[in-house]
Amino acid sequence: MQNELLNKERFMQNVKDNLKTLYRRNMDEANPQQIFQAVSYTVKDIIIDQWLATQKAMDEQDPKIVYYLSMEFLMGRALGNNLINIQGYKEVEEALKDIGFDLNVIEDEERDWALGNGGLGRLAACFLDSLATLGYPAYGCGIRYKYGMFRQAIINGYQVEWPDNWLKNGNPFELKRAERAKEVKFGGYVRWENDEHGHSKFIHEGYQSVLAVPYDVPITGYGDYNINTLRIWDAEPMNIFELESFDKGDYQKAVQEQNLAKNLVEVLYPNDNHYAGKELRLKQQYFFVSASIQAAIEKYKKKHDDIRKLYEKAVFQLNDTHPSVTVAELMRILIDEEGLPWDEAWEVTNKTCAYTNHTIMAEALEKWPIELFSRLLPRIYQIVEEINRRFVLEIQKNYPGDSKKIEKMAIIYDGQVKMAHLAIAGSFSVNGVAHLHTEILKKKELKDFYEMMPLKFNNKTNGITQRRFLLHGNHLLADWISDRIGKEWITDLTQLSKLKVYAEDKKAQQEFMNIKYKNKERVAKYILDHNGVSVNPRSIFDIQVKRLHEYKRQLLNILHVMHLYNVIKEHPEMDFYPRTFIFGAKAAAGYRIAKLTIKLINAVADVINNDKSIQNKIKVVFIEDYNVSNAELLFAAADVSEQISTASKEASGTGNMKFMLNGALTIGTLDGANVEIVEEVGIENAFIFGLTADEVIQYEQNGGYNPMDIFNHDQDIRKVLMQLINGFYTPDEPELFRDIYNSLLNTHSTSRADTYFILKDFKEYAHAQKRVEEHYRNQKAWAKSAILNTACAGKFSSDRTIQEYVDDIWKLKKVVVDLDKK
Ligand code: B1H
Repeated sequence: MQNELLNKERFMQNVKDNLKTLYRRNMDEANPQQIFQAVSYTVKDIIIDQWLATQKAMDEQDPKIVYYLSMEFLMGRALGNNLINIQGYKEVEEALKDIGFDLNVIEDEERDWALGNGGLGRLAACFLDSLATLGYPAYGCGIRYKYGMFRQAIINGYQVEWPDNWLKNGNPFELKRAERAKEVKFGGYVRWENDEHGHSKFIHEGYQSVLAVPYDVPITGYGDYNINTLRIWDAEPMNIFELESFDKGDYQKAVQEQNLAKNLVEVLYPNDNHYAGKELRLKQQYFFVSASIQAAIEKYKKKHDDIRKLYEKAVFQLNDTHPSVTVAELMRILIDEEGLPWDEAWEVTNKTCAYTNHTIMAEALEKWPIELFSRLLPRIYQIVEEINRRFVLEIQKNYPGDSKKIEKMAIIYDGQVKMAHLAIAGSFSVNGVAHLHTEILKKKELKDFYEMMPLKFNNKTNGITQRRFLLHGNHLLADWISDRIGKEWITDLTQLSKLKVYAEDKKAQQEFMNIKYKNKERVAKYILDHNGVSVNPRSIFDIQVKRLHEYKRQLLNILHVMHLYNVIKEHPEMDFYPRTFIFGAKAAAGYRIAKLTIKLINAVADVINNDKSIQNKIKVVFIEDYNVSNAELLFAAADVSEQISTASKEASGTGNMKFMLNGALTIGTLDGANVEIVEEVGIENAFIFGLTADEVIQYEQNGGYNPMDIFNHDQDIRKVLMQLINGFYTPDEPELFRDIYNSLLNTHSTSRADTYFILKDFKEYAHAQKRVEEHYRNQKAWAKSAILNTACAGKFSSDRTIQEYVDDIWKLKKVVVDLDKK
């Protein structure tokens, strides 16, 4: 490590000093949490100088900055990651070991920063890591939720949600920036007034205010000295002690504002790929967008007079539609505060905003009732109306007389404000997150928009950071790789292709499989500690970890496990390679069928794990509270990566990439980024099955298919389905899984039977699983495929993704940081 502060003695002296100042304790009296805090403050001290130097360089070089606006940043833990990135992990590990502490244990003292639901939030976190590593100037802009993603407990097989009070012990890495606070206004009404030049002006009155207070978090890049900032906003009341409003007798308003501030950032909405339409959610969106845009413009104006050139120094990337009110807020500031005429303001907005679409699931599309939107954001609503009026004129110009186009494309239609349409109209770039997803956007979901403005559309296939998901999560494999091909892969993942020459090397194969075995032992211990279930690290570790959603088809997986169990019971003599099926998933708190699926998995696990007659051939494990930290362990230990969504539904997936990087073989559909994974590694090193996206879309357009045909003709499937309603797994409650059974077989009021083609794909899935087993029996063949999966993962670094965003959309230049200037 280059940094002299990472000198062992000096580092430990700082830890000791911090322990004293923070807790009045000596080293031998401190508990692990206190050590964690003291070590973190020491690391922060090291980072601070680099952070200052980066800020200084940014001030001098005045580069264009990307503002990545996201409701979610699923950061995971900071300490280990920061140590990795400043290249001090091993030194600190040793220094702590010298005094009898295990860095792993200290790391476990940190609560995950769970400010996100799943892939979308984790992608934002990976992007920040890559931006800093590549040296591009960036701010992450988000919300400092007091409670992040809930913690999941499994009680009696059911999911129970606990609040995630992640800030309870304080957050050593954040910095409150009270001096940068911004006012955000809600409600009230708008009226016109003529100014001294006779121009009409909008006056917003009768509103409630909250104070947005930023907390800055350093985002360390790997290696060199570039530290970016994640800025998350807290809400405080504007006028706690301001007596004026009490004097005026406006006690009511003061209390309302205090409540608004208290509720606003209280909790992250725990929905993945689902829009709940809650008023507070729109408030959260406008809150962090308004504060972030105000701050960006303030920064711009410090150095520049001409607001019409904002786009030369700033670009706002909208992470899905959640921050798309940015388009209108920027218009408001440009017109009402900066005095630009509409057309000029629109040009600036259109050159500054860019939008990423992350899903085509209909239930995820954000639409706000006009009544709610205009009541909460009256001035913003006026602006959206005007944007819409002009946009509709443009549609009419392109498609004279075609009222269907207006119906399909207008921003305001049928009493609703459609946020995706606002984002598309107001942005210069619209991108999907995997090749297939972007094609579906262009040909289907956003076809009309694509036809009218084809040049806006582009693809940016997602990626992941190898620093967290290999270098930190899998030390053994990381070292093994570095020994063979050097360390360049850490910042250039395409280097991994150099490993291809080892794919058929016997010794390399053994070493690779041995590392996998050790990582499986680590997870086996975790499972024993957490689930009390003993699993065999020699069995195939087959893992599906991701949010629970019907389209991701955890149900397909567990129905197949039930089928295997039936087969083994019927043919006890059968040669069956032992398999451990591992699940981890949180269900949105109100998602009934998803929660029932968790109960089913646990009920099946209970029966199978306790059936001695099957001689441990199958184990089923549900990992409680799946999160970024235990994910790192699981990816490292996987033999098989389950990526089995209904084709066309998973926009990209990023877990699939993390598994691949760690040498797991994918069993999956041709969906999202799986398509590109298979392109890279070769179809012979994966297990692909099921309907294609085109086929699914075909069926959907023809009203689906009839699952009863399958039920009637396939004995195996029928047997499994009957076990859902005959109490086989829950004798005390035979009807417990009736709703799952119905979802597969009966048309219900809201959707077709088997909406996600589970029964349709079942046979092929079972067959693909047989191929998995056969392949695994040939250890050499498997090792070869596993090495090739790692070797071919180069494309899936978020460094590559970010470079593409920079080249095609953001047009940023790197900042050169000189550590001596701070
Ligand atoms: C993804 C979401 C999402 N797509 C709404 N959409 C949410 C939508 O709180 N909400 O309202 C929260 C999340 N999340 C995921 O994005 C996709 O499903 C993945 O396929 C993709 O890999 C990931 C990152 O692009």
